Amino acid sequence: MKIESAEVLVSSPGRNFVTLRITTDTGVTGLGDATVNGRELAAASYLADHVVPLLIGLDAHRIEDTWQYLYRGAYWRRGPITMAAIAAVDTALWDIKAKVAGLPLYQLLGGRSREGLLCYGHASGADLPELFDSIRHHQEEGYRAIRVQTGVPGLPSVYGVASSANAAQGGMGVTTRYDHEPARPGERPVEESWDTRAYIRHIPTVFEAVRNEFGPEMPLLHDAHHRLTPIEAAKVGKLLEPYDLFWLEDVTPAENQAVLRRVREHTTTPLAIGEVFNSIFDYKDLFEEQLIDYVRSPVTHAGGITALRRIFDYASVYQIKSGVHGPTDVSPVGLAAAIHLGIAIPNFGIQEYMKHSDATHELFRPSYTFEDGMLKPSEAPGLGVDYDDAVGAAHAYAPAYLPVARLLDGSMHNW
Ligand code: GCO
Ligand code: MG
Repeated sequence: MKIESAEVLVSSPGRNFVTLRITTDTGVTGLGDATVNGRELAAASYLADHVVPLLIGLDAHRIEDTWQYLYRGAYWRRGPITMAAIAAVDTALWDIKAKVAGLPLYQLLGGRSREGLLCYGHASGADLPELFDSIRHHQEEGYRAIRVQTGVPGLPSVYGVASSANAAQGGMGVTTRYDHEPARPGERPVEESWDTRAYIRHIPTVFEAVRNEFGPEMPLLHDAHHRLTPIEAAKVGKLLEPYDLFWLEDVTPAENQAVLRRVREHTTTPLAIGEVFNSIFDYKDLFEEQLIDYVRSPVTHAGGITALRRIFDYASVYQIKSGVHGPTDVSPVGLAAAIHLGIAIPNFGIQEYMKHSDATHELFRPSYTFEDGMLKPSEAPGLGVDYDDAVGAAHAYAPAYLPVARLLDGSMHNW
């Protein structure tokens, strides 16, 4: 079974997605996601100009060999664009293999290890009443675990708050109070402001209020979105200990993995990291020194099912679990791949889930389900996602960027 053709499909049903479709000479098709939020066309070009020509004629069954061919063969290793492109090929080939076998993909990964994937949803509010309302809404939708993000007094707009000034501008027309989408349409990113001291004063009061209102049971998560220094991160972890977080995410950037040692020395709040990592090597010190508790990489940005499975196996040696990135900028193809992997691996932790818009569902027609706070794969052969070309063609690419953040004195900061 040879690869006969491969197409790079860029479509924007409210937000941009890059999808690879591989077709074999036996007429079987497979899908992969290569969406890199705000840099979509770079991934599309990498695939169309440098990967698709190499795929034609390869044996579609040779998934590992194709992965190595694209990774080693590029000479230039790693990086978000390369690894998203490799991920798309890898995922599409797994989709094809499972369709040929007539089995849902998870069966080829060892079969079911659990009934469903516990998910967390995104509650947020500019203030406490709005946050409580959002938490209740998520509970009504069935979520059993909830991420909590709020506004910070004195800052007009911060990451993760659906009703904040920038999010309300549109998220390409699909933002709602409960589904913030950070890529904003336009030729340049919008600018937000940040003040770490104000945040550190505020965030413990938010979690105290949430625990007082909703009790001790519900798993709560929080994302610091790379904005703290290691010692500030250590302080936040310590201040939040009384509120028993499921995890504290991306407390500090970790290009230098050793910085997490400082955080770990000071707090028992569990740490999650990795949504911007793209290779197993980004985790090496974090795993071997047990500096984190959850791995955030999605299939889409870390080289596909083959590569993420290896990362999870490596993590399992250190009792570290999965916590896969699942915002709406990972397409339903990337999410379906995460669900098949998550149902099969022994060290599943939790899955992020932010429901895609109806327009996105019309394009991808995913068959996974969300019920009682759990995501479940369908029993359809392969990934269980069908790309609708007519819908895809109706939504042209539109430039959109993630915001940038500056400190109050105008210095660039991490968004
Ligand atoms: C998360 C993430 C996202 C990212 C987004 C960038 O935890 O879900 O931090 O909200 O900001 O995926 O494209
Ligand atoms: Mg995050």
